[in-house]
Amino acid sequence: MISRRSFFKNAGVAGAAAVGAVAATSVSRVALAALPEPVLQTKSDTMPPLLPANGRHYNPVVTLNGWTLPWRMNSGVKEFHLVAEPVVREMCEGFTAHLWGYNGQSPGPTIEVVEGDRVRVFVTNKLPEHTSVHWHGQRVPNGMDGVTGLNQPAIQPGKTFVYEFIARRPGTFMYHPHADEMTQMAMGMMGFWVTHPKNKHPLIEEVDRDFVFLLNAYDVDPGAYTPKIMTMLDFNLWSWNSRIFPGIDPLVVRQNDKVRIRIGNLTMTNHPIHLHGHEFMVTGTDGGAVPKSARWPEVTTDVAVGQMRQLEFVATEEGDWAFHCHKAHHTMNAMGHNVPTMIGVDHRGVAKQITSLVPDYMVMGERGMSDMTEMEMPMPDNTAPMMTGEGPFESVAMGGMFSVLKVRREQKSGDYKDPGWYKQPPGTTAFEYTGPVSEPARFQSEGGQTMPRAQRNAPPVQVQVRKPVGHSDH
Ligand SMILES: [Cu+2]
Repeated sequence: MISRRSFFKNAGVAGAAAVGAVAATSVSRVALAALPEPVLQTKSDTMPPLLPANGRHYNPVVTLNGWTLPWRMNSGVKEFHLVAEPVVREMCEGFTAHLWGYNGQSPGPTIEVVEGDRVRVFVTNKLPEHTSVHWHGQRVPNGMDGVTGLNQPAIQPGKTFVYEFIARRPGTFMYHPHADEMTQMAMGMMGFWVTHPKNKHPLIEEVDRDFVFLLNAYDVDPGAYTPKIMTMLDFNLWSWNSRIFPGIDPLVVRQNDKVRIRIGNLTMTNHPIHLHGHEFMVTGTDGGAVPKSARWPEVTTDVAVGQMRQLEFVATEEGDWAFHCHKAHHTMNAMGHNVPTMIGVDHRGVAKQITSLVPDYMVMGERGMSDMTEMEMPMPDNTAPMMTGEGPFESVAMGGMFSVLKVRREQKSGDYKDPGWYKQPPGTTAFEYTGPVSEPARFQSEGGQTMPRAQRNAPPVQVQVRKPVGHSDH
C-alpha cells in the first residue's frame, strides 16, 4: 500500500483535521478545505483484514485479491477518498489488463463502516470522461444516490465531489458509477461496501471469517490489454474481483470456523455459485438480512445481475473444496465460442491436409476439450491460459470463476496463509479398479450405439477450420 503524499499538495493540509461542526443534514463546506490523502494499492494480493484503528469496533472482512480502504476521522465523520482512474490489473500470472478502477486497482477498495456512522467520501475523477458513484442498496438522501443527471451533475475529469450520508442500514452493499455505465463497468469500475451492525443483531451473526468479492466479466482479445466495451453477453474472461483462476486466491479457513462469503454480481448474466463439501444458508442479500424462517440449505445459489448474496456455513470438513460458478463456460479463460464440436470425429487425415494450408491450425477437441490443458499452442503474448491450474495430482483444467475453500485443522485463527494442498488420509482417495471387467455386447462398436464407427459409403465428414483462441462478435 502506498500513498501519494504530493497528490493533493494544493488542496490543503492533508491529514489535518478540519474544524467546525458537521451539520446534521447537509454536506459541510468545511470538509472541502482539507481532503484526506488518497491511499493507493499496487498489488493484486489478498490483503489481511484491516482492523479498525478508530471508531466503533467490528470484525473486518477479507476482500479476495483486494483490500480495504483506510479512513480518517474528522470531527466524528469517517472520511474516505476514492480516486477513479485508469489502472493496470494483473488478472492472473502472465495476463495483465488495462482497466479503469479506483485507487490503483479494479475493483476499487472495500469500504467498511458501522451502522450509524456518518460517512464522507471524496471522489476524484482522473478518468478521461465524467463519472459518478452510486451506493448500491443503501438508504441515502436523494442527492447522494449518484445517478448522473437525475441526482447530481456528473463529476467532470479533474474534479472532486463529496458524498456524505449516514450508513443507516447494516449489510452487504457495493458501489459503482451511474454514468456511462456500459463503458465504466465493462472497464472494471466497482467496489464492495460492508456496513457492520452497531450492536448484536438478531439476524446478523458473528463469524470467524468473512470473505467478500464481486463477480465481473471482461472481453479482452488474446494478445490485447483493453476490454472491448460493446460486448453484451459473449465475454471471454469471467472473473472474481478482476482475477481469473489460477489467479484467484484460495479461501483459507480453520476447521469448524463459522464462515460468511458475500458476493455481488455486476456482470451481464447470472452466476450459480457452487460450494463443494458443505451446505450453506443464504443469510442475507443487498436488501438486508433474511429472516431465519425463510432460510433453507443450499449448495448452489444463483446470484442474478445486480444482486448480492451472503452465504454462511460452518467449515466442518477438512480438505480442499472446489468453489466456483456452475456455468461451465465461466470456468474457462480466453474462450472463443464459435468452435465446432469435434467429439467422435476422427480427422487425422483431414488435419494433415489443413495443416499444409494453415500451418498453425490445431485439431481441437476430438476427445473432448481437456487436451487443451496440456497442449502447447501458439498464443499471442498476454493471453490467459484457457484451462489450467496445477493441483496436487495434475492440472485442475479450470479457469475463470473458480477457487478453492481450504479447510485445515491446524490453521491458526486469523491466519489466512495458504497451507498448500490437503494431505488426504491414506485410503480415502478414489483409485483405479484393476480387476476383471465384463463387456456387454453394445460395447463392441466404438462409441456405443449412438456413435457407431463410420459406415462404408457414408458422406465425408465436414470439418470447419477455426483457430482455437480467436474470438469474434456476433
Ligand atoms: Cu458464471
